[in-house]
Amino acid sequence: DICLTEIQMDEQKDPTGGSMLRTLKSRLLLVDDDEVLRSYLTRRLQLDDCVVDEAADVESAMKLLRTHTYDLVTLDLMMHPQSGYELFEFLKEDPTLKWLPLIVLSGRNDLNDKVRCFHLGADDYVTKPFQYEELAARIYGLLKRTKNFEQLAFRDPLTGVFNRRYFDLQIGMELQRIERYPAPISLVFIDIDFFKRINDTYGHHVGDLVLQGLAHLLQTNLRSTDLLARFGGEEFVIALPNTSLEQAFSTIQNILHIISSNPVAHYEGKPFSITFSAGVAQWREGLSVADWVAKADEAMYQAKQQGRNRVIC
Ligand code: GH3
Ligand code: MG
Ligand code: MG
Ligand code: MG
Repeated sequence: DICLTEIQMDEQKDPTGGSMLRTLKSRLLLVDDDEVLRSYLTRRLQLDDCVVDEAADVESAMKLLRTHTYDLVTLDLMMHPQSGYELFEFLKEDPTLKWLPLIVLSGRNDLNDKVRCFHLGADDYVTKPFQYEELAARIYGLLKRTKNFEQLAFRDPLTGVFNRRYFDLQIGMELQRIERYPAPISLVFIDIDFFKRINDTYGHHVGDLVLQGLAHLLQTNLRSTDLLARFGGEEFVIALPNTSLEQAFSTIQNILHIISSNPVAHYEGKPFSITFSAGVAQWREGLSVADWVAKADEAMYQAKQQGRNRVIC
């Protein structure tokens, strides 16, 4: 009862912009030529659990945007040698940056500037001087909407992992990055063995639980930089950046060992486990995403042919 009272009292505390922002753990890029403002904002945002990068001009902002992923950008207008307006053009031309949430943070309190910025794609416009808590609340509001939208568009509702649409989008970006900064990257194609039999024997609902269990196991045994997606019914794909064919092979081999030796779900109180077949393919220059996926899929098919419950390169 004491606990309950404390929780209720906690909830009655007035929320601040910063405390709301803290729940999102966002990555932000601040573009502003005012060093004092940048370091003040960075310090406040970091206290609210944000990861913050700073750019003092448009060119360094472009460099960071090409190589890093951000949840939101704040943009100053009056900067040298290029004004903030020049960054809008850059963002608009890149399909992966086109929809990046952007808040203009400007000393110009001018109607024309405000309207022009929204026209060019800004999501919000805050004039200097501003209060940190208000900016934090605005960032929170914008990110919350974006995240909800992404959740609906890019997640598989059954398992919670990314869907194929997101995978296609993200893998294209990843390969663009690798063309600039070469590194190995491998792809795994996973298909559950005899999944139809699981549905037929235990029912579709248990089949769903198996899919959720496998997705969870995969997610918890992968690195945060690995990209896991549900590709189709009982098929998953994983892109492993900075990972050679051999490393990817042993990672998936290890996961197969875990899934096959632990219960994934229960039927009438009795636990059971599953196996999968997997194919691995490393990307090489000139290989399209479709051909790369096909290569991993073919290796997976070999694994089925050779008796299932195995990983093939
Ligand atoms: P193999 O070892 O050759 O892969 O055999 P399989 O039975 O796994 O392959 P098959 O492609 O014949 O069967 C896939 C099954 O997956 C058929 C389909 O009903 C089932 N399935 C696809 N999506 C879902 C889902 O969302 N939930 C459930 N429960 N079953 C699904
Ligand atoms: Mg300025
Ligand atoms: Mg299949
Ligand atoms: Mg199957």
